[in-house]
Amino acid sequence: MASQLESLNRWVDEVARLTEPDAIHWCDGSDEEYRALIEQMQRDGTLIPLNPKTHPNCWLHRSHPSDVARVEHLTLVCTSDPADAGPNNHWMAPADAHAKIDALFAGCMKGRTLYVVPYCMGPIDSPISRCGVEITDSPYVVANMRIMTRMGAPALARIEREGTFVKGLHSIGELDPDKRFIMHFPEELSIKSIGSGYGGNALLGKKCHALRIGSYQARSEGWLAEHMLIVGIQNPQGETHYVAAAFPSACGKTNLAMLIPPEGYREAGWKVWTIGDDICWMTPGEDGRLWAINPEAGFFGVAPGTSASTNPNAMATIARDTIFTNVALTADDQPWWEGLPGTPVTDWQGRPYDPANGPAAHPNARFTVSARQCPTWSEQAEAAQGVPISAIVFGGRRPSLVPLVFEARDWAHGVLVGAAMGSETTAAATGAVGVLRRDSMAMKPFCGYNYGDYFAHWLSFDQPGARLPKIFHVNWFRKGEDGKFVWPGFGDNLRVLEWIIGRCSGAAGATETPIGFLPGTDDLNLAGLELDARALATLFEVDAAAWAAEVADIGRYLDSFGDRLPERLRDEQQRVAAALAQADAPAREAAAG
Ligand code: TSX
Ligand code: MN
Repeated sequence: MASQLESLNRWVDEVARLTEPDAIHWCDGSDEEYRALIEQMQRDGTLIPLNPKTHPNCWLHRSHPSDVARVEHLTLVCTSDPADAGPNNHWMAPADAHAKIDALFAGCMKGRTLYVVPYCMGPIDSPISRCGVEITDSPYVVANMRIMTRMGAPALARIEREGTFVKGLHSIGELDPDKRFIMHFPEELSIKSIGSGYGGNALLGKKCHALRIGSYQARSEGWLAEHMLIVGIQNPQGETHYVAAAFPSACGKTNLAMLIPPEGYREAGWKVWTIGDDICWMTPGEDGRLWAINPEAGFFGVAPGTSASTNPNAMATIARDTIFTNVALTADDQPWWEGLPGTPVTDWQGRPYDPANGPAAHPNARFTVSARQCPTWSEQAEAAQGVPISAIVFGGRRPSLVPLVFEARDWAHGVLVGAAMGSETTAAATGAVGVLRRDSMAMKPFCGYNYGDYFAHWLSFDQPGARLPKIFHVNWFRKGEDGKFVWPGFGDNLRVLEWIIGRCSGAAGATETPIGFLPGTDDLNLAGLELDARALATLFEVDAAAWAAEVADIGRYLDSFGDRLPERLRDEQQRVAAALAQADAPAREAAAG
């Protein structure tokens, strides 16, 4: 049952000769195929059925305990010239990388089935979409790819028509961390991954294709492959503005993508629509605007912290037809994780729950679910032309210094704001707490080429005739002197989004500061919130002296990209530094008496 595309058949033959599977299965993406895969995995223990009354058609998968997350030190970008991978990537010469990983692939599928998984990233009829084929020996990966991408016959038909596709080869191998690699060959549009069954390492359409290979392709083809959610904000007049937003991990991207408006906003007729929660492909349209698609078809979300109070839409989405990975179980086989009511009896490794062993669910436990089940899923998420982006939002966890929201003065300033973004660390497990880690555009682990070249690519969109989105920075995590969060966050973030789209349409006012435009006291709707004067001062202050130190630190960060850093970005950093020095001068003169 091979394909009509010779180059695809040849590659599958080649891989089969190397990996020696017992059988080859070409996936058609049908419901019957999915059901058969699930049944087979239930029989062999890969999937455990969950309570069919509370969670119909839901399954638990327990990964190998040493295979629970992406592994950055084993994730390589293999370009001919190491400088093209850049200081933001681990590099290996392509020939060495192929030799090393092919030795691990030799005979690795003996006794197993090789699945050929054709998939399309994005709506099947969209010119912005791109296709790939993943070969894998993991039925768990096939089932997840069925949920996360447009997988099967329609994708194969498009691949046969276009003749080009990203080649992804995956095997769980021995699940040995010492024999684990995730290798990218952007010059060959190919990916090879072995030794892990975990999402980001094994579902090759997501981080490997849609971000690492995608960003490399996007640069040569003039578009952007970004680590961003896409959300539609519908106002009471019925107009919808689309916002793309990038945050480092643990900032609540999925929660923002599924936001529920505060009561007053709901009553007034505001609605929030979900287009995507993780990845955004943007391309300039004939009208000069950036048009975006979500290349994914599902959510691969972090379970812990997801609850009826933080994200009711996600809870509704995962009530049926969901694969849970590394969650805990209640006495009646419901999935459980930290943040939910109820009591865990079995932990993520299948042991009787004992707090001495750590959390019941793994902190990186996941749900895989079709996006169509989300109550706020937008029909525009299936639109071939994508949605026009009005605003790009960057953010991070910044307990001090950074105000609730500010607007970049122009595109180049916005690119600097994105390059400088980052979060202060929270989890003690990752080392020092309260250290600022910069993560430009939230792409540090996902940009498939040199960050210096990536900043230059971003800057290149500023051309005559372009009608680019305005760029903003938000911080939901500012703390007061008492150490408590000042901003209520969650649904109330819509107040900030209203100002943002008001700035885009010209309706909202602002005050200019050295770091950009901030809302004045009357520009943001804070009705119904109990924020005292101290809280407001904290949320909207711009401390010029402290910001001067921050911008100097941004300068040192930019230095780390050496001669690949575009001069325009350095100029922009110097411009902001000068504006801050000028703003701070009167203060210093006054202090000097
Ligand atoms: O997701 C979050 N968002 C975005 C929501 C649309 N979280 C959770 C982050 C962990 C993934 C937030 N946490 C947000 C937020 O806006 N803000 C905060 C900080 C915060 C936490 C708890 C409260 C308030 C702020 N609770 C009370 O005020 C009662
Ligand atoms: Mn992500």
